[in-house]
Amino acid sequence: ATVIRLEDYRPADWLIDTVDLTVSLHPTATMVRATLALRPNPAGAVDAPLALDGDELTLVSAALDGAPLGLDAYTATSQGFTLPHPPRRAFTLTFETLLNPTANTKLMGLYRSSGVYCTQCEAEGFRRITYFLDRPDVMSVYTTRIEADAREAPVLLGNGNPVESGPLDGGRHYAVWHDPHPKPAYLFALVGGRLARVGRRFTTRSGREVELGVYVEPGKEDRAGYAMDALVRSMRWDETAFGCEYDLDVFNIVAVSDFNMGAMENKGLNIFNDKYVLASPQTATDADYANIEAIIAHEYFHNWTGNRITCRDWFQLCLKEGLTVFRDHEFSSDERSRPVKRIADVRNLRAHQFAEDSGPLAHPVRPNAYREINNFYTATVYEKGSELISMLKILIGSEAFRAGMDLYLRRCDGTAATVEEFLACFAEASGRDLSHFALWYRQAGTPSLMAKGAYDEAARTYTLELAQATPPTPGQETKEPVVIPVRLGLIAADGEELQLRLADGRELADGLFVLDAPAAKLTFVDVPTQPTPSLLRGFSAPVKLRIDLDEDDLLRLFRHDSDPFNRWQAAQSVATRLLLRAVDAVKSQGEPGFSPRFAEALGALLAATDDHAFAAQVMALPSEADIAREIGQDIDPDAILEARRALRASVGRLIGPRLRQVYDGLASGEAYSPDAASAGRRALRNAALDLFAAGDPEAGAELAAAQFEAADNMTDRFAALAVLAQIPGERREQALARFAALYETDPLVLDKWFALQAAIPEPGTLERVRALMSHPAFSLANPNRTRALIGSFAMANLSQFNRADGKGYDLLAEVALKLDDANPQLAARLLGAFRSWRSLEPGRRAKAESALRRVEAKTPLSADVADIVSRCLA
Ligand code: BAL
Ligand code: ZN
Repeated sequence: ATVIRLEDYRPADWLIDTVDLTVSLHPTATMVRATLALRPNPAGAVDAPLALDGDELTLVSAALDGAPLGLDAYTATSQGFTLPHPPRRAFTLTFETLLNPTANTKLMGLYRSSGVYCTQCEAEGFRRITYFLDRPDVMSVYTTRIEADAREAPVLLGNGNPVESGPLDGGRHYAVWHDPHPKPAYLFALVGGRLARVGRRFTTRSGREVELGVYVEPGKEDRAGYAMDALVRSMRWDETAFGCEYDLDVFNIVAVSDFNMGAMENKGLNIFNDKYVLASPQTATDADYANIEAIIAHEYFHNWTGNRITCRDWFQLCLKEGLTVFRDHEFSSDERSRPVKRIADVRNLRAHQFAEDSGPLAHPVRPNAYREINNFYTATVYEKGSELISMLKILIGSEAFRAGMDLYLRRCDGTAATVEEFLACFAEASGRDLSHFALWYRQAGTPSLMAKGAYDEAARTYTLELAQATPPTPGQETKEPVVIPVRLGLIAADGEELQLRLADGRELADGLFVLDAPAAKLTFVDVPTQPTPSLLRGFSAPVKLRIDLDEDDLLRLFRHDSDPFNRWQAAQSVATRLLLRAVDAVKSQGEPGFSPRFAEALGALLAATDDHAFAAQVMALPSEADIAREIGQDIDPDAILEARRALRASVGRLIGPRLRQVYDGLASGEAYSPDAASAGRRALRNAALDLFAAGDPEAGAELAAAQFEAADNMTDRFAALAVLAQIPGERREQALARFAALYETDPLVLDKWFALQAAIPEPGTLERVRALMSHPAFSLANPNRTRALIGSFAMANLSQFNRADGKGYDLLAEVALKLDDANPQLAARLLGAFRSWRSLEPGRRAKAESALRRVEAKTPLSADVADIVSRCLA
């Protein structure tokens, strides 16, 4: 595939003002009639031919201004339609194309999911429905008439507002939808099927009455309530937090079971992976509820940041995604606990984005070239993109940030915008020059922030030296210093927060220092005692902090820091030190030994805290992947696994009685509620059980087995199963079998069961995964099943995916090759698991490379997979 470059952007030569569609649904022969009202773009080239995009299309007829086009007037293939000599005026083109939704296994364009017709058009799926200028800066007003068999598809939904509907001959019926808001083709959607509706009314703050609908598989209505509740809260929150009000008479969400992404923000008609809609206490965990809330909010928030203001081109993807992730993080922080949300988000950022940023798939938040845009829906664009917005808010302050957002929402409304236009609004609102800050969008790689402190007792000064460096990434050998907001504090031995007075008389407002040079030196005066620095509070920038604090310092921060994020970070840092030493010991055939102070500190926290969700985060020790990233090179996953097991066992033994006490003390007789406080209690209780079992597997398994049976909700039942899954033996197998029997008719619950087994860090897991691939409930045709089993094995099982014999890599390569033709997007996404292969020890590296080369050798190979594999191997 050719490389598309940002620098080559030029406006479309043609505009399409309106699109009138008639889609006559049929399982294997859907007829689409599309009339496009075209006119020359004043900003485009004169005398340009008209070249429309297509993908796997079958053209039945083409007409210009209603008159059939002669065969010599155009060229058409399945991949495009060209009029070499289009009229130099406004005209219409009408196409009839014939689609086979049942055969569409790529799940892009129009397809069927469990018999429901649905669409996915982002990024380039509309061209699989009709010929079009399928680019986000071509915005049109759509009117969609949908026809279908009334029994097969009693529900017919489109973008915008419903206009009319009625019966047709032959048992068919129709519905017409009109969306008054011009939009790019990627936001087009339609749905037809037998679906149940859960409805609610919402009145916007200016009094618009909106009919809300959540559509699910009939019989699952009782699982749609939480999604609806989250939608209503999102709509209200966006009015208050950003002044964004809804702008249509209806807002519909449809849950489908075969979906490549999490969900899609089509105008007025969000289509969701059912995993992010359906929830009941018996089938969904607290984490599922939190995800549903976040994703419902995310898609809804796109209505302004993404739909009303869309992207000029796909290089600007972060403009809508980073910003909307930021907005959904803010929403969840307001609805739940801000510090706990921050910790969870940073965990996620490090696990996915930092990993991506340090390997062959690293790219800037705004890439400047791509071969396959589907491969840029990444943690970097989304999560780091969100971090850039967080930093912007820190740098210019909340008020100027809100003023900048207001200006952006006003000025760019109805346009396809760029990152430059976005930043200009904040520069204007704050009076600040943001040109240096903008480098974050162009430069890939995670900067390291090196810090070194020295106390001068006689002078009562504390000197803090800061320096930054960003490692090379593909295509970017040399890096410039970026703007790093460093929130900081100094903490005395007794835990007191010290005043921040600089020698040059400057004040650090809100403890914020902005490092915008390669290095800086801060001298604090009137410092009465040796302080411990607390840096990067709230994780004020997406960087790797390198500071040599000893165990005393870290434990002091853990106990006393006024910043909850840094309290959590301090505990993680102590654990990381212990783990790194333990890995060395394991590698040199020694026994890992641990200072008991970390366990004691955890025990003390447990004795004192009433913030259960926070304590649960502290109890979750760094993951194997976290440790691998710290080590960075020549990674031996088996040594990491052993070291981590040893630390967990040691902590579990040392504070076992306290863990048991917490476990018993947090038992609840109350009915399940997914609210944050109740979820926090369950999280801590289950974290206590998990560590307790690590210290005493026999007693832990007994507790877990009892909890498994007694649980009245999925959170507790699954947490118990997860504990049992770590302890080999008959009891584990029995519990797994019992779980499968209990939920055999519930695919979303079985996904948890697949994922859990695929993540068991034991050599037998490879065979277990292979066996599960033949389980009747498993299917490579369903993305959720595939991600649950294969994705979990490749992404959440460091030691087994990276087996020394290379068989883990072989399995992934085999699955990717099988999926390459049917669903290349899914295949490419799974192969992202190879993103860190170069940091492994040489034996594994060689095995990983040969698996990648096997995939590379397939012909033909999809553009999606070819792109990922070639970048991994470059
Ligand atoms: N736009 C793709 C799905 C999402 O990020 O909302
Ligand atoms: Zn999004």
